[in-house]
Amino acid sequence: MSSVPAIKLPSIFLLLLLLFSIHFTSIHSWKKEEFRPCNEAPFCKRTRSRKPHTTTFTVSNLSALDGKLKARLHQNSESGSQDSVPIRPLLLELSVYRGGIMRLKIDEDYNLRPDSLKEKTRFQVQDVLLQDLDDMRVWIPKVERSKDPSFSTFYIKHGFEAVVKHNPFEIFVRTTAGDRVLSINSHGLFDFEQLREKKEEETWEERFRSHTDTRPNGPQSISFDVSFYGANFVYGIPQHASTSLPLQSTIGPGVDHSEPYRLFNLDVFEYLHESPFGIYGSIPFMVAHGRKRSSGFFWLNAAEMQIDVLAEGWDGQTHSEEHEKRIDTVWMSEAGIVDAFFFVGPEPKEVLRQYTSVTGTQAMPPQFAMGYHQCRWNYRDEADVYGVDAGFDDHDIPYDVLWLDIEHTDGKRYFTWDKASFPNPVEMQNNLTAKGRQMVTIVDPHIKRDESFSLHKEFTQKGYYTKDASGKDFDGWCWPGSSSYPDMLNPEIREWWEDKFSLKNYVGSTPSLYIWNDMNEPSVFNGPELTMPRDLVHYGGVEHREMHNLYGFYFQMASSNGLLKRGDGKIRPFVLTRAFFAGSQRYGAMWTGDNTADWDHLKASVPMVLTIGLTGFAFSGADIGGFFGNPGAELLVRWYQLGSFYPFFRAHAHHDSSRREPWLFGERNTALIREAIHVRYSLLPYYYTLFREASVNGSPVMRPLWYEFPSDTETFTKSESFMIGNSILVQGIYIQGQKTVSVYLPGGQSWYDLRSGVTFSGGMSHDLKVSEDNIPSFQKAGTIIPKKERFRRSSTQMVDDPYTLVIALNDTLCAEGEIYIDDGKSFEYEQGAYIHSYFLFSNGILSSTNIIPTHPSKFSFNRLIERIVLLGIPSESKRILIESARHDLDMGVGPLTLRTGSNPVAFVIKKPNVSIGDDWSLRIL
Ligand code: NBV
Repeated sequence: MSSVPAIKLPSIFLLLLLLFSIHFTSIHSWKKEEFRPCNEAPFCKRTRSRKPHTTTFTVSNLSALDGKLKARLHQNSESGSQDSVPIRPLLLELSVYRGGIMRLKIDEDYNLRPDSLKEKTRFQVQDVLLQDLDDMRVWIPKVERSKDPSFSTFYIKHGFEAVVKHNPFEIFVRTTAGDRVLSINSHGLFDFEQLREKKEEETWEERFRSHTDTRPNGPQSISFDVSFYGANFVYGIPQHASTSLPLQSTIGPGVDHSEPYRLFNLDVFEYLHESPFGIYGSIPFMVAHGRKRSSGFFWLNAAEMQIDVLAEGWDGQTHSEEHEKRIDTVWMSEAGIVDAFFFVGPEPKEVLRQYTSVTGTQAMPPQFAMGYHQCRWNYRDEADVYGVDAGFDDHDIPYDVLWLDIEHTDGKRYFTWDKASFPNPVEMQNNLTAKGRQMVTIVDPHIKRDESFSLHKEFTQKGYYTKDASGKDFDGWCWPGSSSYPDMLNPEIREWWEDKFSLKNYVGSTPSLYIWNDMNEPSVFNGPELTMPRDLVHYGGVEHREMHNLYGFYFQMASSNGLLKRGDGKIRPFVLTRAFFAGSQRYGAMWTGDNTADWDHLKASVPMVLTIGLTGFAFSGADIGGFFGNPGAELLVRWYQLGSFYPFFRAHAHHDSSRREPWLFGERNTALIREAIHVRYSLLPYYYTLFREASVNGSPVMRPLWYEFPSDTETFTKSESFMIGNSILVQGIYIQGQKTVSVYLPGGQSWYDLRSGVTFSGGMSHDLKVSEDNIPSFQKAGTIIPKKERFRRSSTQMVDDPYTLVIALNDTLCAEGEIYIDDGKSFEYEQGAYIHSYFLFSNGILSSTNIIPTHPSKFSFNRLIERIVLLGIPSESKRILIESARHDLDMGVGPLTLRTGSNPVAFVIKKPNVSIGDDWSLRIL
């Protein structure tokens, strides 16, 4: 008997523990029921249940007008399901842009609408496409009719053909050799709900949980199928959390109950690391890739979108042969119009160039923003700020930016300071600036409804808030309590908001203060799915449902333009955003929001950042360490080792988590974190060059392997390793205590370990021992990487430091690389004030040539190269000669170089006495 309590006690304890953990997870984990799944969204449910070719259309009145192809789209009278409302003829417009781009627009013909409906136009996204896009348009003089009467073909000189099939309506793009690339409506799933009068017995209201959407304009959804030919996989359409880079099939044979990929900007508390539900941002752009080609499809539409990837065999066909490879997708949106772009590739780089020539490229960030950022919710007060800042110096760790979260404000009134904690903000910022460092403060879109808050008073008086369905200022719940939200769709309001960032208006700010936009989905704690009700009304009578995914885009745009104005248009802004849309890349950086301090989130961060990069947004990263929870030291170190390669490199933490500045985990871990941060700082010249590339042609900084090795099928599914530019491959470590890792090194050339210089063959996997010191990373043979190897307090203090060139020779003892340098802060580079040099090592000669001749008057920059590291010199090379082609250099001739003792595979040439930015050549071998 006496043993009973002894047995019972631990089991009660276990039970309590279990109850506690259930309670804990139910409070703190993702709440599925808060978000509307497809089968509760009538437009999505309806589209998913439609059979192909139920409603068919015929194209008529096709002609070339204003250099575009215009036509009408008629629903075939015998088609359509019993309950569907017949569709009035639609207007179709096809245009072509230089460099492999086709655009298709389909909208209602407003002349055919009943008078009662003439006023409400469907929302057409503005401000996302580049303003001068029309300059790229190719004039279509006439429509060429094919012999087949059901086809109208027009031929474009720019490398592809667009074919419009009359009946049933289908459009495809093919190569001039006749291979299909992309098509729309090949499976007859096109549907277009037009605005119509409400029938008496009808109710248009929709309910979700306790919320009612009045839907005053009724159903207005659009859907269609898009096929990608020659594609093994599709990628893109962020933002979703996943550990897989390729998108997964969401419906069809073998798929068990999956949601479509949802694009709907939401503040999702504790998002899962694996889910097709939409999170903070949306980019409706998909990239397809196969061995022979890449292509892309972009639907410019800002309403809720759902996208199905159909599993092979969904239509009873299999595509086993390489040439038959095809991926079918279905796109559905709750509102808007069809304004879609087809990008014909064929190289991945071409697809990105095409997409970013339409939506813009990554804004060139200021140099400091590529350094390391230290953030926490919250650094409590000035003493805390000074303490953290000094901690970096005490531990010899460079960093560039210190961040202040919402608690720095006076009661969550943005643009203000909590006077007790931050009495001297200007002095505080100036003290950071003295060490070459900057500060970022948070500005969210919810405005505290407080009569004594001047910003709220102004908003109210001017009528600048978003309105509810009854025309009153919408009143929602967010951090400050009762809040209202600026109507960011209105250009006048944006302009007015921009002025709030001036040094005069933002009291306590200095020119070294930059901005963080959070909660701009927008997040509304008491709104449906934690966001704005869809029936709110914006500028021009636009319903919130029509523009929802654009709200964050406009908010960041206004902040970025505000900083631009503050610096008289001369200083590059830096604004980090959580919500985003296509085109947001023009306004700053993004991060992947509130991740969790666990290994799965570390792993998911790679495909998430890669996906964002593939959709034009090169400047992105995930919170290092994980926002929620407490990472153990090993996870934190691994996260720094991986995160130091993210384009945006910031550590951040929730206020409930323990402090985790880099020096709080013991000496050994501090050293490892320092080393990871040093890796990033040493590579800053390379990163800067890559950001320049992104800002010119849209290539991401962090790239999938297949982006660099498009015909290597092995790379297509790699989600755990990635390339930085074309030269560095990185493999993350995502398992605690991992001892070995298999790393696939693509291509026909070899790779050099980034630290030891040891060579590995390409085109195969290697089983490598995992070290705690670093994660596997390699330089591709045939490349030259510019670096800086002296560590300072911040990147701005490294400007005058000399450079190192690391030359990784290939089998033919050749290598090439580039460096781009400008002043790191202004727009003078647009006037030619920069250096862009090309390095070539060939036939034993290393040369540096300016790609575009420099303008010494515009940008004079002369910094020495202090070291040249040569990897892959054949061991029989006994002598290394160095001769300079520059007469003014007295290099002498002779064996100036020694093998370095510590690294038997690298030759180091010290003080070669040549400068970055000059044209020179050195005979080395
Ligand atoms: O402003 C507080 C946090 C911020 O630290 C985080 O980075 C954002 O993603 N913010 C979300 C609101 C609270 C989240 C629980």
